Amino acid sequence: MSPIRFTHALVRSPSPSVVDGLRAIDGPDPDFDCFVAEHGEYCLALERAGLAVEMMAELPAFADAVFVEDAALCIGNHAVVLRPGAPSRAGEADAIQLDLSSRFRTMETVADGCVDGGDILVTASEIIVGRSARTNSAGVMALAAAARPSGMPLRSVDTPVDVLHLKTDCAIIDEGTIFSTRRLAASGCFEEYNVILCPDGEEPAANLIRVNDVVIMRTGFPETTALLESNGYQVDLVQADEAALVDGGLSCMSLRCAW
Ligand code: CIR
Repeated sequence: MSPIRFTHALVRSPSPSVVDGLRAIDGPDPDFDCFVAEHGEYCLALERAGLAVEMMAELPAFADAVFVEDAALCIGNHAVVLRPGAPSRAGEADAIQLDLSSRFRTMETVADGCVDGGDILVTASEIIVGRSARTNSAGVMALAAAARPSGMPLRSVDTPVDVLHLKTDCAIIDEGTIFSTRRLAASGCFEEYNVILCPDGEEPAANLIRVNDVVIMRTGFPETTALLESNGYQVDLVQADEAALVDGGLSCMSLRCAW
């Protein structure tokens, strides 16, 4: 199964409650209209990369529901409903189950602990799960069981302390290459892969997504853009400053699927 080739993306419209989204450090609220505009640009970038974008209904009761990646994992025709680790996000799992059940051939549910999709990196050969403040050992074990129909082995690592999710700091950018911050790669968790290090000082750029022939990354990180282009990657830039105000990045606003 290729970790970079997709046909569809599932996204969720932001609802006005997104201005109350969780954030690790107190800061300004996002502007709702700007958030909607940036989300629209993000969807267009996914379409430019060749995906059919399917919009799931907004969930006004859940401020962070636009970050759909944290509630589910999709591998080919198998979906896993996760157990988001933030108490205010737990109910997103039931909601997304309805969206997924009609779209995937098989579906399992993580039955114990907690695990956020932001802590799950799927490569060509394995599922790497980062234990974090949102993903615990019980969740990792339950995920291993729920992901078994995908046929992919699962390995757990540690998300760096004070980093929200594993994929806050890394992304798969081709079949055997991971783009990673220095602090995460230093743990040795990517020894089996080629690693391209994110330029120091541009760590927020590490949460990028490879979608078919394109790397989609945030505007505002020129060294990262130049580095990727010099390595032969085609880069598409998207502004995601409003999502960043509530600790969101590019990976978390869609579920990329290959059907
Ligand atoms: C949260 O703290 O849960 C949201 N405000 C941001 C979630 C971002 N998710 C992700 O990077 N996978």
